[in-house]
Amino acid sequence: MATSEGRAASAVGLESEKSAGTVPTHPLLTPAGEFRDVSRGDPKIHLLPAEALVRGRLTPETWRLEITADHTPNPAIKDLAGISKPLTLADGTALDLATLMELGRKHGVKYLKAMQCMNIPTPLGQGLWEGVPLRDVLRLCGAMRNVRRIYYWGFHNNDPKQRFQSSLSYTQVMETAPGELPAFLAYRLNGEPISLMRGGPVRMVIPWAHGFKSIKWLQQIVVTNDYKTNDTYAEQNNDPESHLKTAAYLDDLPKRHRTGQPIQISGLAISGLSGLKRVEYALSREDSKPSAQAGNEVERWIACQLEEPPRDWRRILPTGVSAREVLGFDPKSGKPASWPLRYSMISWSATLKSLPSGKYTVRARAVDLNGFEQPEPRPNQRSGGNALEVREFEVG
Ligand SMILES: Nc1nc2c(c(=O)[nH]1)N[C@H]1C(S)=C(S)[C@@H](COP(=O)(O)O)O[C@H]1N2
Ligand SMILES: [Mo]
Repeated sequence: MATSEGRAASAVGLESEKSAGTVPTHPLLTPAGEFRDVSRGDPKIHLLPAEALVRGRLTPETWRLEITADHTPNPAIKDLAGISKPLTLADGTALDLATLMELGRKHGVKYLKAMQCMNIPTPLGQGLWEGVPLRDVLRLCGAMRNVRRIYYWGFHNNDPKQRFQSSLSYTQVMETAPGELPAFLAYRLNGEPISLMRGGPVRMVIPWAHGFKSIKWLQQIVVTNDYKTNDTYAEQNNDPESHLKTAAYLDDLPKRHRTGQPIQISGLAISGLSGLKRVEYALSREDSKPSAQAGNEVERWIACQLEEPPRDWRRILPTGVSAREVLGFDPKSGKPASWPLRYSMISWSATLKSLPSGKYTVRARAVDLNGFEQPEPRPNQRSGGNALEVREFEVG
């Protein structure tokens, strides 16, 4: 891996210096309780008393999902959407967890995905998610007419003002390129039922998107003729259709180091829509340039070491899950079809050696499979945060 990284680096005129870091620094699967939590709403759902959870249909036995057509008057709608078999609480047809999991026996899929918030510059965690593609759930509703978009939201403390909602186009839901990961209703994370904290019993997981499309405590799906997004995140100037970005993230670093001691830098890299070719770091010494020349300095980016695919996935995946049945892996060999797996994250690291005393800043960036360097091709952070991360430290 280090050798091919070196080759890739020299091919584009980079330093091909090998940095002997020790990867990985982060586990491939984040324990469910260690994800960073991003949940609006008050009081917090996981703190609700038991009877409120039952009333809110938030326990495995009481969970229900309604699927209906949107009949709200709206100038964007020419012809109302319709479904021949809506699933509703009123007539007792709303989907329950047992039926969803039964559907999973035939149509269930599993994949690894990194959860990343568009507004927080640290990945939240990565899980092996299991569930049923949304397209197979929609097929329970018989024929559909005039559907252009799928709206969905979850439990929000029975307060419409707290509702956190999202949407996908009908095409995004129904059509998946071969080998790509579908939008799905997840009911297991890392081999366990999804905890209330992580959005269980059932949450939406949208593999290609930032976290705001992966609605927790899912309870409502509304198919509509409206072609516009209804995403809560769109109200804060975010691009509601942004893909997960290829990006490198830097771990925190001790502020002081002794002269002569090697310094280990490390972090995570997410492989977004455009894939990941390599991660590089650049080091600059605060006092090394006369200020007149600052800005003319040619940056020297050095390739880091990337975590390699594990040899034995049985040690990574939950008991009883074979890599052959996980989307993104070759079903014959059980090896990842690409590395890193699309929309997953891996660790990277590098070792800085023989640094003279001084104050330093270190930055890291990802380069995607097109050769585009972070934060390109989308420098607008509101369409997918991937700003360059910086750490400062002192050697002395
Ligand atoms: N119902 C609901 N779903 C939600 C949210 C929320 O506040 N309410 N937050 C979203 C956002 S902005 C993110 S980044 C992810 C975070 O997922 P996590 O808390 O499991 O890490 O959940 C998403 N799903
Ligand atoms: Mo988020």
